[in-house]
Amino acid sequence: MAFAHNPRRRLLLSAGGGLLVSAALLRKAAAADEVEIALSGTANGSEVWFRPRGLLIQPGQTVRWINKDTGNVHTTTAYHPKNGKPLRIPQGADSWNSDYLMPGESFAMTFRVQGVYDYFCIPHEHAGMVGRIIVGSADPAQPPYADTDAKLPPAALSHFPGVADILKTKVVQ
Ligand SMILES: [Cu+2]
Repeated sequence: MAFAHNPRRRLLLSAGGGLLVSAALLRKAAAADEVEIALSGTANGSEVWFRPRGLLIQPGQTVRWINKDTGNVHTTTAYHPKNGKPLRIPQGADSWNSDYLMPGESFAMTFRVQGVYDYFCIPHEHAGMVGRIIVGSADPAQPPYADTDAKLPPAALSHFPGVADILKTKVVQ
C-alpha cells in the first residue's frame, strides 16, 4: 500500500477518531497564529490604552483584541467612513467595529490588504485610545493619512506610533 512507510498517515487512514484529532490540532495551530492586543487601563479609568499600540503583521494574519479591563468597556473600531470617520485604512480593505466589548470579551479580524490601519476605541478616542497596525509593509518616510489629521482629536493623533518605529520593532507598547 502506498502509505505503508508512514505509520502516522496509516493510523489516520485507519481510524475515524484519528481524523478528528487531526482537525483539532489544525484549529489549535490556527489559534496560535493569532496576535493579541489587550484593551486595558488604570483601575480608576484615568488612563486607557491598546497594548501593544503598534503592531507589524503579515497579510492573512489575524488580530484578536481582548478587553482585559475589569471595570471598563472598550471597542476596536477602524477609522473608516462606515464608522463615521475619515479613511485611515488601505483603499479596498475591510472596515471593522467590534461594538462594546465587556470585560473578558474579544473581537478578531483577519487582515489581507497590505498597508497602514489606524483604529480607535469609541468611548476613549478623545483620551487617546488609538492603535496602528501595519500589514506587510508601508512607506516609513511618509506620515500616513496626514490629509485627515485635522479631523482627529489631538490626543488620538499624538498616540499613533510612527510607521518607522513599528517597522523596526514590530511591536510598539
Ligand atoms: Cu476604550
